[in-house]
Amino acid sequence: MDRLFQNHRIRARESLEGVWDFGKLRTLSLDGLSENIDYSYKVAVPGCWEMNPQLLTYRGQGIYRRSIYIHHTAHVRLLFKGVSHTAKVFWDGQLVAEHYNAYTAFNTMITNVQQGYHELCVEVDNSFGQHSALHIPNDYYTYGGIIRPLIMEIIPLQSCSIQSVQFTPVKEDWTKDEHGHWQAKVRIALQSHADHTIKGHIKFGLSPLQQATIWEQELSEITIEAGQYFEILHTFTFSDIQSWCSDHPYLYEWQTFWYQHELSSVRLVDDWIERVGFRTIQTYEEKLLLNNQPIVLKGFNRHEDHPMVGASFPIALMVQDLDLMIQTGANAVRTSHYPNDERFLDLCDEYGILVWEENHARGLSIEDMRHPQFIKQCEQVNREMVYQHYNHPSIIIWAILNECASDLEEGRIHYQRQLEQIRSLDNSRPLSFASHHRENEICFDLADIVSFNLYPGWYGDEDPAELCDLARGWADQAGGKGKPMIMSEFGADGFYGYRSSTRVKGTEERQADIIESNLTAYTQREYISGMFIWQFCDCRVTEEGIWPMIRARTQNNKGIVDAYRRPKLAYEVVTRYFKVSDEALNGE
Ligand code: ADA
Repeated sequence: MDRLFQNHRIRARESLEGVWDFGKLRTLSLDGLSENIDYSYKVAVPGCWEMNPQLLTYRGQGIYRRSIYIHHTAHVRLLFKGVSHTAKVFWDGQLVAEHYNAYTAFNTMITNVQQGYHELCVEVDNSFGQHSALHIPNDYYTYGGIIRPLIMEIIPLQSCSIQSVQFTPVKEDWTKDEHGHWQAKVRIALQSHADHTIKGHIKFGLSPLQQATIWEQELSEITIEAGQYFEILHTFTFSDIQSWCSDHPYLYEWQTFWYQHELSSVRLVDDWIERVGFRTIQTYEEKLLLNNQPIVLKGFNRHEDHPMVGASFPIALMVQDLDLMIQTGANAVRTSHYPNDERFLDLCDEYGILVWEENHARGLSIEDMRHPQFIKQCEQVNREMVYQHYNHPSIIIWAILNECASDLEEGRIHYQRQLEQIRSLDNSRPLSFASHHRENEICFDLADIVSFNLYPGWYGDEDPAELCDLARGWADQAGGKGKPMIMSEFGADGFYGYRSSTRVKGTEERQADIIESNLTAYTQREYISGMFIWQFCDCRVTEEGIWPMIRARTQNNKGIVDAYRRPKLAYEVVTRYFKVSDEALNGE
């Protein structure tokens, strides 16, 4: 399934996972579904087609096909959690949805589907070119396929369904934390699928996980016109709430039920369950405050990539990654450089791992940012990321445009526009972006947190402590004064198994030395609110572009574990720093 808990108990849902027919497409279809496709492959859904031995490096278009039986006439909603990178969805040969970007979800509703067999085809494209501003040849791999779960929901005819639930925990005054007093602002969206007016009411419930409901409330009757989209905004107050934090990631279920009023009865028609946490996240005088207490983020940049599964992670491998990270003493992860699979975020909520989630963009030059699709595709991924992942308490920072042209006035326009867009969608979290422009950076005034990607010891010979102090100065000069500072990337290549007492660049020893000198500097600096090692695991890079020439084995080799998660020497060093600084803090 698509989540790690039952986020619907009433709504009928089914996973469409399995083995589907697949055919390569030689020419792209324009409007309709291409004909005469040779479905000569079988591939897994969810999955990357690169996992098929005949498609290991296939870049292009392909069509997935399967048939689906619908038991009774109903509306059918298809929820795709991620198709890499462009999808066209055909139901019985008719185009019903199109979507760009591998890393955000989309859905489509097919109305009045009759009982019987139906054909679902998904045309998928992972090619680079004029249609794609964000998926380009890069220092990570753009896989092909239906890479994240695909869910089918059956929506009854003449009903109304819950479209979204947005839950914002609010604590007005931390000095008066009596009796676990909290508020929440809740926004609910309803959509009518009926051809006549519907009456009904909403009921909310709050319960600690796997426990009885501790609070519930019913709203008065509402009337929704045929086909109408309807939003409700409410603020609720609770007492005896346990707050969510890293050491104590206390989660609640926030339940929303839709009851429809019929002639002589009231019928429970739809539900939406979210897992929520009560916490606040703010910046104050160079500090990042979680529940009003300063925190220091210690963690990793992580690509969703594994040689066995590409970008299509089963839960077991997500858990393994998190266990390996937690074992070092890490408390944070940066989803470099795109929104992650929601099940990974569910795990972070559960484990108390703090998440910097960022939109999809890496290393775009100003020429790349002039791509005709850039503005539109960025706005879309920002909107979908915030809208879809809004309720995760683990997400404490939204970020944009890693290492793009934030040193130029023309680039600044994009940073400003995108940060404003995200603020308008969510003003409860601080915003940042990772910059490598050093003293030439000109956008720090626009963000809440200043973040640097610097590689002392690897790309240059600078001393990490001196460079870090210089960076604080650059930030202060460039509009970042008084803002928390994060070292969002630092690290070095280390080829797994390459050990040598020469400690030359590329050895595991040298990687460990470089990471150690960086961590010594950052853990000693009061003004540092976070450090993210580049990177958690080695990852595949594209064969297109410059990457194979500058990345041995067509991999970014800076992981502290290799692609198969085997720890390198650096793993122990990191553990010493992350665990020790934790123990020192806790007075152990
Ligand atoms: C950059 C970039 C990463 C990666 C890294 C490296 O800082 O943000 O995606 O490419 O450099 O390995 O050089």
